[in-house]
Amino acid sequence: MTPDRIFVTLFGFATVAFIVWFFWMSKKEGTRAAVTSSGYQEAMVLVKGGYTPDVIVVEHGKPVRLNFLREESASCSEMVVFADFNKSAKLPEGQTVPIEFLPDKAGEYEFACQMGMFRGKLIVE
Ligand SMILES: [Cu+2]
Repeated sequence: MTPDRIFVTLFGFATVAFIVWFFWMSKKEGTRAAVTSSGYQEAMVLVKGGYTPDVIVVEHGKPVRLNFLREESASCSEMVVFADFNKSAKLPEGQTVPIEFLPDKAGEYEFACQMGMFRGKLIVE
C-alpha cells in the first residue's frame, strides 16, 4: 500500500465511525425536558408519523409534564400509553394533551401508541 492509499483507507474508517456515532450515540442523548415556572419538567412532543422527539431525558423525583400535540388523523396514534406509569391518554387531532407523572426511579421507560407501533423512550436520570 502506498501512503495515499493508507490515508484513504483510514479516512474511510473514520467516516464510517463518525456515521455510526452520529446515528446511534448522539441520538441516544435525546431531548432534555426543561423545568418551567410551573415546577414541572416539561417537553413538547409532536405526534406525526412517530414521536418527535422520541427520546426525552428527565430527572427523577421531579414531576414531569409532557405535552403531546398530534398533527395527523391516522388512528394509529390516537392514544399514547406510558405502561410503566399507568398513564394513557387520547390525543385528539390538533390539541395539546398534557401527561403528568412523577418519575421516582431512574431508568429507561418506553411509551408507545396503543398498538405499540410508534415508540418513544423516557430516560429518567
Ligand atoms: Cu399505533
